[in-house]
Amino acid sequence: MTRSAVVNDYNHPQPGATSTLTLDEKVAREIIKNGIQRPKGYVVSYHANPEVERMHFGPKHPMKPWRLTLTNKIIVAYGMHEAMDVYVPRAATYQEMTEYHKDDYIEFLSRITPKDKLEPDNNNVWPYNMGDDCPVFDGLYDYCSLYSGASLDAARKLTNKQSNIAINWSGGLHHAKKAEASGFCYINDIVLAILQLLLYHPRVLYIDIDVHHGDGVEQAFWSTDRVMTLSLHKYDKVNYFPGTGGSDDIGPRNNANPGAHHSLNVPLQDGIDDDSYVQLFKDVVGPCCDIYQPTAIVIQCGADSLGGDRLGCFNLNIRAHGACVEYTKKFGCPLLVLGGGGYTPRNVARLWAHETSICIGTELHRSLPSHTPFIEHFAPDKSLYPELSQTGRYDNKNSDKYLRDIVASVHEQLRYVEGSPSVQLQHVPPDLGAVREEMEREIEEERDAKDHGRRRKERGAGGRGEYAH
Ligand code: V1D
Ligand code: CA
Repeated sequence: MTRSAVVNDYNHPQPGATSTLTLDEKVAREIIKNGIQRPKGYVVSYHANPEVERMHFGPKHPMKPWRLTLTNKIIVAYGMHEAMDVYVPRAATYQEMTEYHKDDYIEFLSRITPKDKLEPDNNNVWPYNMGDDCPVFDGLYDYCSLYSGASLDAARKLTNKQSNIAINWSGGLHHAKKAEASGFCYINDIVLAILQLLLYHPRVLYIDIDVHHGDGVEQAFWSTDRVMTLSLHKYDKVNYFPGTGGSDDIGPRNNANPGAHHSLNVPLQDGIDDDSYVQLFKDVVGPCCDIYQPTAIVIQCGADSLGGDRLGCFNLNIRAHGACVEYTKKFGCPLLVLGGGGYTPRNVARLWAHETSICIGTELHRSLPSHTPFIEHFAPDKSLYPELSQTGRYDNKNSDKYLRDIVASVHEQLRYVEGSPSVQLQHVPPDLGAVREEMEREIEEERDAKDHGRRRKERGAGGRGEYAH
């Protein structure tokens, strides 16, 4: 080997080479490259407790909380955490979960373990609908209280105006019922979060773009005009879960019930593509906002509406799904952004990272940072935006006429809403959760101050302060 070859071997890295940079330096480069900065004029908060990611539904179950690890890794690799207020929320308490759910159901969730022998009844039904879809796994109660705690924390940051857009990708479990688990969902964190928003907001619009019908949220707010629910989903009464959400599912039939016409559904067939979906979304969400005038919006961003999802049947790409979040953001309401379904983990992670970038108002470079942990999961392209509609095995069965008719039927419902007296901000019940948190904080501060004083005394007396030398 010649002398010059040796010198070349040990040369300084070429411009652009990153191998000798620390991880922090690589992330700092991405922040500059992607123009990531805190949004101007509004705050985005990010609520994630990493404990949720360790949970496991079982080897054959499609719900993989590990997809949240992948999501967070991409977000951090691009440096998007620097543009948001990041919180590690505490678990929801038993009492917070019974704000919606029945006591006996929460009590059951708090004590059941996989070692307990569950006995199906005569009709082969497990108590509280536990079973294949909703298994009892180790840490189930912790899982429920953690994802619910994150949604409550996010909602509280919106109601106390510390945040304008609050994100919890571990939430969005829209099928859970008052006293029953359903479709991989045990606690309905969305209902709990909306109840929190309703303490301060007269009208909340709930939008659900998971490929499944948002039946649990619809059911919870069926009889009120303070929440309008709108779900877009694949609909097949017999062959697709949960079989509800037809276009005639519009709320209570009795017009005297305030909830009449405040449940809206957009039932779809297989294979809907980007352009039709985004146009349809705008055609229904635009008039909902104009007529209902929500004061807060919650969007459930289930990633199973992407092409190539293990349980889904649509042909959407990541940018089209994100365009729905972008459009919703433009209304300028306090916005709660939640996860949901999504069963091809690499695409779930790509989608929610992309939607985080929309929330902070940044356009990301398409190639994933090379230092992204688990980058091999994103091979061969290692891109944030692979072509997913090509992986779709589904022909588009939604004709233009079919879609026009659905839009017309939603507009028809909104005509009733337009004619009904709008919900004024009447009596707002006290937010006991916030009052309690405030008191707990004060008690803690007092205790800290006392501890501090005691430690100073101890140091003076030659006690524990010896380590301070
Ligand atoms: F494929 C499976 C393997 C193991 C266990 C369950 C499933 C599975 C696939 N699809 N389960 C389903 C759906 N259940 C049924 C049941 C058959 N019945 C009698 C009902 O078809 C449930 C699909 C749940 C979708 C959940 C969701 O994506 O909407 C979601 N959103 O937020 C969290 C989850
Ligand atoms: Ca949906």
